[in-house]
Amino acid sequence: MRTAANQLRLFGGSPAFAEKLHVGRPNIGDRKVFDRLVDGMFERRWFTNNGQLVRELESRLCDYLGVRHCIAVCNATVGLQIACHALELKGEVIVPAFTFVATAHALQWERLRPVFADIDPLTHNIDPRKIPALINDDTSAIMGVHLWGRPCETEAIDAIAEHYGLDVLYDAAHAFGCRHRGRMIGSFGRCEVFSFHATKFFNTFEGGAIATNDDAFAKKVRLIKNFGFSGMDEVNHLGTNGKMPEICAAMGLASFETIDDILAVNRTNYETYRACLDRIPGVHLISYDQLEATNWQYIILEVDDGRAGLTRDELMTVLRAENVLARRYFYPGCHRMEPYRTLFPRTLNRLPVTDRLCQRVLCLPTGTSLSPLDIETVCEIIRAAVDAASKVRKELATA
Ligand code: T4K
Repeated sequence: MRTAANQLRLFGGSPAFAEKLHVGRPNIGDRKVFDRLVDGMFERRWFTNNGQLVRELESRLCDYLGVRHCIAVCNATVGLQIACHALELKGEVIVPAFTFVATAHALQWERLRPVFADIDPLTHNIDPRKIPALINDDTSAIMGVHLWGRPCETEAIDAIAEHYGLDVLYDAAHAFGCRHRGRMIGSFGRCEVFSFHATKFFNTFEGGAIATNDDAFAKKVRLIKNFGFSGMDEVNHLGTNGKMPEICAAMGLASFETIDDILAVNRTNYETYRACLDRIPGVHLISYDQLEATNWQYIILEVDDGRAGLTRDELMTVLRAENVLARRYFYPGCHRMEPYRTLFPRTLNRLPVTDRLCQRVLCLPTGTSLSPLDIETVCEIIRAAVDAASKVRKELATA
């Protein structure tokens, strides 16, 4: 069958794009600062276990986020597990399914049941109106995800949690450097967990942090992330190895030096996409609240196949043929992945908004490795694909 996807070959899969136009190309930070910090690390021969660089990074993070405690960890997945463990959550936790699978896995790993709530079609975040119906005697917490760095409706979530006596925590993997109502993400709920994975706005190669204003909780997190050690030969709690190594902290400190530059590039990239995608029927770039600070790290397109004339998957195929590695984040949704689809089959048909967005959302490349010209070319490909789809449709209609 003729479709726009199998007909188009626009730029011949330009080799100039190879690897450059992938979603997730890392930002590099200040290499000179990184090299200097790594030299010091080798001189001290201190590579991990709460070293000088980790402590310095934690202190910078607290200042930047305006929180009392920010505990560096090896990645956000383990960070979420440690947070759930330290909060002593039991039974069920209400969480969106439209998120990276690590959100659900962290709960399941802690033997908590993720109860998937549907999302708001505009914000893509957990829809507070869908939460109360999912609460029962086994529910212990609500875990929101600030998807694409757009903050959850924290006030509504807090009100529900207070009414039912639940804990609240946030997966803030996407939201480092973002604000909600003037307040930095990091101090909402009992705690918030950031990811500093290589693909994130702020990266430490692998890494993350648990931010909180709760002193007792922070103390417990520190115990758990270091095998439960409270002193030499003294273990006072069940623990794991959630430590961030010094080399990752060096990358974090080097990344701090370039935050403003990266923000500026991300914002320019977003504005360039927005201008170039304007008036292409059926493709719509998600927007960020101009009154709130955001990190502009995710360029998220919604494809309405009825208007665009081609599906999100067809558009992705066209882009990939041109070496533009767009991603279908977070297809097909956690509820349709294992073990959840087998464990909770009744959830499969209960998340209509999640299912619809899983078919429509496409994540486009951004970051410091792209030039405005690259972005214009990506948008030209999208425009040409939509034009070609409309032509094919017209031809088929008159055939
Ligand atoms: N919660 C949420 C909402 C999350 O999005 C994530 C992670 C987590 C929790 C857990 O955080 P961590 O435990 O990871 O700290 C990637 C990342 O691995 C993952 O961290 C991230 N979310 C997710 C959104 O994206 P994949 O499966 O897409 O990875 P992969 O290997 O396909 O790489 C993504 C793209 O980045 C590719 O186009 C290649 C490019 N890339 C990647 C790396 C690592 C590079 O160009 N250079 C690189 O060094 O998950």
